[in-house]
Amino acid sequence: MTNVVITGTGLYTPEHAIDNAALVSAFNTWVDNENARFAEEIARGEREPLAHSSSEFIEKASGIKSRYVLDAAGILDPERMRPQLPARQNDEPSIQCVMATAAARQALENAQVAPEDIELVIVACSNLERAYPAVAVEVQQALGAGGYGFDMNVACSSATFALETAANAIASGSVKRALVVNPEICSAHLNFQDRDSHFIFGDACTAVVLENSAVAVARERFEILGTRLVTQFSNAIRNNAGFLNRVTDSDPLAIDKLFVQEGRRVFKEVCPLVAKLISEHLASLELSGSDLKKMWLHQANRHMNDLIARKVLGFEPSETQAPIILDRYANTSSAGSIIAFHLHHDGLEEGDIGVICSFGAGYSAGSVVVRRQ
Ligand code: CO8
Repeated sequence: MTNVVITGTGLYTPEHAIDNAALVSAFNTWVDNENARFAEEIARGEREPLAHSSSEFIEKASGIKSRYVLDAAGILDPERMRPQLPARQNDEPSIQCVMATAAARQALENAQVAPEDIELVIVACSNLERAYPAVAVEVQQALGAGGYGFDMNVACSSATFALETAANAIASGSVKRALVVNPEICSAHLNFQDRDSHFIFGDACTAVVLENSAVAVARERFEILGTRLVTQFSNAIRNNAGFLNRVTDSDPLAIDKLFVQEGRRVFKEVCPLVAKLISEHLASLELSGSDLKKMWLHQANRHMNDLIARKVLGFEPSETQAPIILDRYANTSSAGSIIAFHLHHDGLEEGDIGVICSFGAGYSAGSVVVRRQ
């Protein structure tokens, strides 16, 4: 029987941070400018004035205090309200490749694995910079990895779905070592003019090295006891950007070509789905919530995580049991649960069990149960 182990993780954090106060100030200036521009229509009752955002609301509703982004200046410019990133020529590394290689090198170093010993590279994230060639193949070349690579997208659950895919490739004997990277540039598909969602996302990239335990040398390793995935179609989180926009003559800059959600509905529908997934997954492994030392959950909303952890554990989780990183990073889509794992896996003893769990658009949710070796 092939045991699959996680032997290294890595994290790339962009240099720019925007706290709630700065984000709200730029948003409110934009609102004031828009309301002044349409003052006559508003006075005639033909148009509703836009409302201000507030830092207090953001922190109370979500737990988010700040976020990292690739470009703060463009987002904070009330005349622009979106990041400004340099266009890359075909002979330059793509932006996601740069993020991915930074996180991957750290993960490889932690795993004590040489890049050329990687036989599978999966780039898994919510949005890909281009249609083809696959970013994963570019990352494979940039690192000097062997084997093959491919991209996959399951929105927020991209990382856990990729961990299962990589673990299966190792368990079946196709490869001995795999690298999963999650370069999330959420700021590029967030509508910074939408009061309901302008605060939700941040940018980051995570990387995970998985190995057949027979070839692993890292002292600290986490055996994958099992993975379980679930999807259930929903339009409550949607983004209509796609390659058909050009030929269906729809406006490529329309707001439905960005992230749109019904936040309250998502909250209500996703929490029970995730708690059930984790509980049933644990039961299938003859485990229960009381066996879990850690829950590294998707990082979208603090209250969602508290609720899910409470349902699975049967009691209020402590900060160490269900670590929160969304206060600093906001929602980094698929990278979130892996950032939580990367920053908060120290202190576990041999035999301790934890779960990495993602959830989001699709709906999709993934559970990866691991044991410290
Ligand atoms: N400032 C002040 N007031 C506000 C603001 C604001 N910024 N925004 C809304 N309000 C007001 C509303 O207008 C409303 O007022 P009223 O009661 O008068 O109508 C009131 O505040 C309450 O609004 P909500 O009901 O919307 O507030 P909630 O308590 O539901 O909180 C949240 C909103 C925080 C969005 C919450 O619903 C939530 O977090 N839901 C779950 C979200 C979630 O998990 N989504 C999954 C995200 S998908 C994903 O993670 C990956 C997708 C793919 C990546 C995409 C990358 C871009």
